[in-house]
Amino acid sequence: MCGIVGAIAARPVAGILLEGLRRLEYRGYDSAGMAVLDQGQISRLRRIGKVQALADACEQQPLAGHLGIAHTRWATHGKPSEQNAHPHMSGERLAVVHNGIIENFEPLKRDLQQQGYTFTSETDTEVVAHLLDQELQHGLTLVEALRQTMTQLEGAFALGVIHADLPEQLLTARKGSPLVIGVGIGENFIASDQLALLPVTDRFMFLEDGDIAVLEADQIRVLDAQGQAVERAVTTFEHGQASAEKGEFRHFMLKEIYEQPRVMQAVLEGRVASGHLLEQAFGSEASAIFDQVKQVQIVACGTSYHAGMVAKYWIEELVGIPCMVEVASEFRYRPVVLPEGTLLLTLSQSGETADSLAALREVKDRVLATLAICNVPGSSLVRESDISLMTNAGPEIGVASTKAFTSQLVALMLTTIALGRRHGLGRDKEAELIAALEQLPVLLQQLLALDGPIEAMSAHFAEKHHALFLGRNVLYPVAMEGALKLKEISYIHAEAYPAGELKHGPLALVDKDMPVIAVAPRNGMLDKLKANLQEVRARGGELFVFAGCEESIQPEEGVHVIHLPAMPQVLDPIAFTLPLQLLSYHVAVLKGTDVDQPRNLAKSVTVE
Ligand code: HGA
Repeated sequence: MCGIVGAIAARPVAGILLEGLRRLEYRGYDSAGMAVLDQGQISRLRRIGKVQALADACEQQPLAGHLGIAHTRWATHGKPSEQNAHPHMSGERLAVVHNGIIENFEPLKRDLQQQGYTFTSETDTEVVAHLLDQELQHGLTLVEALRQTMTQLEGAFALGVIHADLPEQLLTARKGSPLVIGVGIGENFIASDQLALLPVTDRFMFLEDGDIAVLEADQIRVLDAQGQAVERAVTTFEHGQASAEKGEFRHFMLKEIYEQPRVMQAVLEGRVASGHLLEQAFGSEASAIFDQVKQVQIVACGTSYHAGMVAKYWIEELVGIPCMVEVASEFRYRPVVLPEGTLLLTLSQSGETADSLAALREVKDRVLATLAICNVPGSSLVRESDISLMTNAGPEIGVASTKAFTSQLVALMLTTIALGRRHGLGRDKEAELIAALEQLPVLLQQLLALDGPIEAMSAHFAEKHHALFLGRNVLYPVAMEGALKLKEISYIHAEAYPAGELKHGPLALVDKDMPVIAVAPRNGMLDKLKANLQEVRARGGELFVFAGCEESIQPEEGVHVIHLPAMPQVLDPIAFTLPLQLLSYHVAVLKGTDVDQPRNLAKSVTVE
């Protein structure tokens, strides 16, 4: 997704802006631009393609000036082109950069056109520039105009604004999209994330939703959503927090497990607003594609395959259309039947997984459209798919995937909602699902508090050679993911079964040396699952149960229970994953394996 950088300083800012944009390149983008105020005039440069193309243009036509805004764009409204690249201007004296989606831009645009505003781009963003100008014409100050404009905007946005008459001010505002203020000495900055500004400051101020900030070189004023002056705390960036460093954590895997509350926020940011999905976040062609989808074919490998299996339960239950899931290495080599109206959905952390890419290339001409859910913008899978949704989980270093999986699940629920809208999923249900997703950061934080009891539980596994994971319904793929984690990093042989299958074979394996791990949320399958667990106890098997409900399952001899906090049922697959990640992690640490780089495995499987 795109990025914003802005600066007000005593020194020229163009170099700072370019460096900031380079540091945001990892987010993916299709064009870049900047506007700098120099001697009372705003000069703007925009280029399609890489930030380097913009830097080259700056060499040819240097932009001096102490106030500027810059942007990398990932198109949601209007194709990638120089005309559509940001900043957007109203007249010659006002420039705006925008991250996000203005959902009601069409009626706003019609009104503005009727009042004589000419649009030079296809973007939703340009309405913001003209609305600001309109308010200025009504005699408001720029801050008042920004406040007034925000009341008219629906959707999610982060904005940077400059005006030629205000050479001392950089304005910014956010609602639902990320934006941070960098606090310098005699200079101040804005950016979509802290990494963009680390060359110029390590002190940051985070804005709340609905805030407006006025940055001058030596002061920052913040107004909250009600227009009241407020103080927002300034925090110092700890370099240990940088994604590519372990910081206080012993392993990347543990750090990445602990990052999940924040990642849940990142995957939702800019994708939901006021209880509904902003489906343009999938790309400008997404709505037209979703309208025509009759079934979904998911193709993925490893952990991503398990995420796909969860999505099958969601799509068939909440959308009511068929959803098939298959591992890419099988799918690519067989004559698959793809009925008319099939959306091919590929899932991959890296976007370079060879089998998934080959599967995509094999069938892309035979499906309605292709959607990639991926953590790496600009990866092959994303480039070669019609539409995409980034999981925004940040770099994942541990080979065993953790935060990439849970963020894929959130992205898949957003996909389910987009499809569900066309198949009778009402607005109330959509609002309920989104309200549930918004609880994830807090819920996962609570789940991390179970780390101690889970570490204690892990001691039971260190001497074992096998383990059986059980789940039912949408928790069956979670059990599979739990088993995969355990085998990947602790080298304990682990299998997962839908609990109802136990009596059809695997029960023969159960004895005191075969620990059985069960995920038992409070859902309609709980009583059936409990009956299956009795089958295990009756054969002397030791049970380790992650239970969603205090009353339902109690510890007793041979039955170890960890209770999870209450949560909306739709979150079960995401929430129950985290304790299983911690269990595998602690077992592996006890066994002394190489947790982050388990033997024989690679992070990004770019070979067949
Ligand atoms: N909707 C705007 C900004 C897009 C964006 O935030 N991309 O990540 C546009 O299409 O230009």
